[in-house]
Amino acid sequence: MPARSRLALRRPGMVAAAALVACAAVPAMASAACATSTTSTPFRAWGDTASYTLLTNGGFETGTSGWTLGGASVVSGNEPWKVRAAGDSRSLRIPAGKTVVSPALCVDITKPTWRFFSKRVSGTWGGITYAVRYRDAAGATVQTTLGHFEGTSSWAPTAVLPLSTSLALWNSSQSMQVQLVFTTSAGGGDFQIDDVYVDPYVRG
Ligand SMILES: [Ca+2]
Repeated sequence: MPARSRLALRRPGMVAAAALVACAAVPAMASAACATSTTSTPFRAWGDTASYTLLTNGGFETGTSGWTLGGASVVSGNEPWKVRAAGDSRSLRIPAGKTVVSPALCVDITKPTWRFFSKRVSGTWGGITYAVRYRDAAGATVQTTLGHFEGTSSWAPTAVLPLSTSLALWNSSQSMQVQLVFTTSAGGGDFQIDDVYVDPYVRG
């Protein structure tokens, strides 16, 4: 069932309201809702049965096109559960105090959350501050910090992280192009990250 159909079934009131708003006015930053994309359930083993879409090159297996690496590099060693594919063997190593920016992705209210895997690979402390970057209605680049977590020295999935709930999106006809920003603690350890997934479905 397409994502739009699910949304209509789960939020009939919201869709009706959205249709009215779409006829009246749409903010300059918004455009049509995002296209549907291939999904899987990579976090099922952790009790999260939501469907997710892999970010472009989010497994770091076939290059990093679209990513701004800022000193990071692809290294051997995958997250151990290999949720994307059994043959995966690479991840992205981010030195301490560096910032990595993802390719742009389309976000609408059906993409409320995201998750990825991380591991601290040096030092004794440090975390990842995660943010979202986009252009506002005036064309200025805006970056909003969404949160921070302290890493561990073994691979682990992140918590379910907010995404569209942090943006000015309130009806199903709106979408934005955003980039995810990862910054490691200055003076802390280096990190590896892998398998960056976005959840394209609204959950009730
Ligand atoms: Ca990988």
